Amino acid sequence: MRNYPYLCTPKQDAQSILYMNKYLSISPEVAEALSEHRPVVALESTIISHGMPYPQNVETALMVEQTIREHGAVPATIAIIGGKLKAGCTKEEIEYLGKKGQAVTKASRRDLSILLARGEDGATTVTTTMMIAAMAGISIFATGGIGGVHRGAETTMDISADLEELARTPVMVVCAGAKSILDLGLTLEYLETKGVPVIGYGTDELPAFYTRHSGFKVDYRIDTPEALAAAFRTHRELGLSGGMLVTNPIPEQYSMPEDRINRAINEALREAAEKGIRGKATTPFLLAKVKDLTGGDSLKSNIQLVLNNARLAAQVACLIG
Ligand code: PSU
Ligand code: MN
Repeated sequence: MRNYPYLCTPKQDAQSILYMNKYLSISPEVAEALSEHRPVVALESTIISHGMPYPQNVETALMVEQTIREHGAVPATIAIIGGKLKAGCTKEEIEYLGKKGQAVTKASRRDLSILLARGEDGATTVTTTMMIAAMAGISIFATGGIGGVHRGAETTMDISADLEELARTPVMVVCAGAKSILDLGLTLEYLETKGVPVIGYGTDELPAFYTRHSGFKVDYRIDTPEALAAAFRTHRELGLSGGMLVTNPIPEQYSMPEDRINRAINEALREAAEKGIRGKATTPFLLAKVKDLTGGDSLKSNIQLVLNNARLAAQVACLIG
């Protein structure tokens, strides 16, 4: 069992490993790959339960796993099931989370202890997927979009815990940028303050999930999986805390017209405000509304960008060593 050194002092190590055994359950396939130092890519489960409707959510999750295998790595879908932190879900577990949908607790850092103590289930966000990946010894994670600073955060203070986790936990996160349901400029400012490198893969601009452009510059442009792997290896060798954010633009042929998606986002934001949606419900509400308002076209784009990120993450995982 690997330990989780940056969460504990040396004295706590032995005890932490014990707790890890008690709460962390690594699937046999993932455990074997890790012990043989073969590449593993983590995947989140909130995208399954809260990010897409059934059955496309389950179909996508399985396709993403398949894509990672085809590119030479082992997928580890992460979730909380029956009070266990799972690194590597079975097909049945993915089906279970997908069918239960929004009835599964969306689990961020603050939810972990209580869900585990109660023996409950949870769908892991970017935050908790990073945490559990790090506990298991997995250093790269592919997803769709990350949480960030919401529009109007200067009064609501709605800032995703994902940004804090990126500042804390040394995992490379490959995403397609962030949706403009968020304030992308403030999200970048926050990441800069927290010392999180934001990399554009083949681009100087932060991609905005459904579209390749946002008008905001990223810190660095990197054009090859080899150079991404080299950057992350150095990050780890320096022992820096915190992750690295790779933003990979959606392939051109699947991107959406900017005005269409922005109209849907504005309408979704207006409805959320009118209905008084707050806290952890905000992001799932906005995601579902945008999907409804774009008649399912956005779902198609969403699926393709996740597959695109899974491919890149697997390529990098094979090179990290
Ligand atoms: N953005 C997306 N799709 C998603 C999410 C965000 O485009 O599925 C999910 C991720 O799991 C992310 C979480 O970590 O929402 C962020 O939620 P919040 O904004 O409540 O922190
Ligand atoms: Mn929030």
